[in-house]
Amino acid sequence: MGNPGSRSDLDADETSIVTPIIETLADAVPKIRTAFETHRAYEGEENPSGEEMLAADVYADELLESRLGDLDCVGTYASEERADPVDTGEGLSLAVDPLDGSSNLTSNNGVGTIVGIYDAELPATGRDLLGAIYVLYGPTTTAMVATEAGVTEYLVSDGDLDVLTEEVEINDEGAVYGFGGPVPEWSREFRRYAMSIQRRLKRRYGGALVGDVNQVLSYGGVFAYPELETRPEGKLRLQFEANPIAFIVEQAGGESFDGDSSVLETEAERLHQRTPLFVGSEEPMAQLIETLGGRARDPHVTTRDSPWE
Ligand code: FDP
Ligand code: ZN
Repeated sequence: MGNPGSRSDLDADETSIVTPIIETLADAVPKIRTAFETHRAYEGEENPSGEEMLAADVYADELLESRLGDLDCVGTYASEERADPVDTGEGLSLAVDPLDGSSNLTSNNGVGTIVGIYDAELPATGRDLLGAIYVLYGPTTTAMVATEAGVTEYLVSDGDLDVLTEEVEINDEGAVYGFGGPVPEWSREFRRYAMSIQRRLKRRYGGALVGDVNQVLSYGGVFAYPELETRPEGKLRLQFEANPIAFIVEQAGGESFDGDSSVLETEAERLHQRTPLFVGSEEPMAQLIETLGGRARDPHVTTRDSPWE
C-alpha cells in the first residue's frame, strides 16, 4: 500500500480488497430488508450524534459488525451507531453507516448503507480511503462500489451481485439538485447559489443521503447539506457519510467540497465529527465553489430576513 501510517500490508490491488466486503454486504441485504418490516420501532436510545435510534438501525449495526468484523482483511469496525470503534484484529478500518436515512422507514422512502474502507486508524481523512460502497434499498437494491480503479454499479438480488453499470460516470452539466436544511438557515451565498440552480435544474430531495446522491450520480446535478445557522458544523458525518460519498462521486468524475476544499482533504479530528457536504457534476460544482468562495467574509443572515435574499 505504501501510505504513511498504513495499518494493512496487503499486496492485492485495491479492487480485490473491496471484494470480500461487498460480497459480505450483499449477503446481509435480505436480512436488513426484512428488518425494515420487523424492526420499525424507536429504541428509546440516542446514537453518539444525539439522534434517536430505530430498532432497524441497531439490528443492521449488529449484523454488519459481526459479518464485516469477521473478515480477515478488517481490523476495525466503526459505526455511526457506536461511540467507539471495535477492534476486530489486523487490517483495514471500516466506517459504517448501517442504515442511512432510517427516518425514511416511517414514510416508506429509500434508505441505504454506507461503508468507507480506510487504510488508516480512525478518524482518518478521505485520502486514506481505499474504497467506498453504498447500498441503496429502493424498489430494487443496488450497490455503488468505488475504488481507485473507478466506480461500478451492481444489482443486488438474493445475495448475488450483477453488474448494472461497468464504469459509472457523472455527466458534467447536471439535471437535478437536492439541498438539505431549512432555507432560512442557509448562508446568504448558498441561498444565492440555490436561486440560480433552481432556474436550471429540477429539485429532487428524498431525505436519505444515499438516495439523493444516487439521483445525482444517475442524472447529473448537485447534492448539498450546507452549514446551517444552528449547525455551523453541518449535519452529515465526515467518517461515515461525507468521505465515502465524496470518494464515490470524485471517482465517478464529479467534485466534492466542504466549504473550503475537497471533502477528502478535510482534517479528521473526531470519529463522529460533522461537516458541510457538497457533491456533484463539474459545472454546477464549479459555480458553487465560486459562489461560496466569499462565504467566510459574509456572515449568516438571520432567520428574520427574507429566505431568498
Ligand atoms: P437521517 O437523519 O434520516 O439518518 O444521516 C443523516 C440523514 O438522514 C441523511 O441520510 C440525510 O441526507 C439527512 O440526514 C436528511 O436530513 P433532513 O431530515 O434534515 O433533510
Ligand atoms: Zn446517514
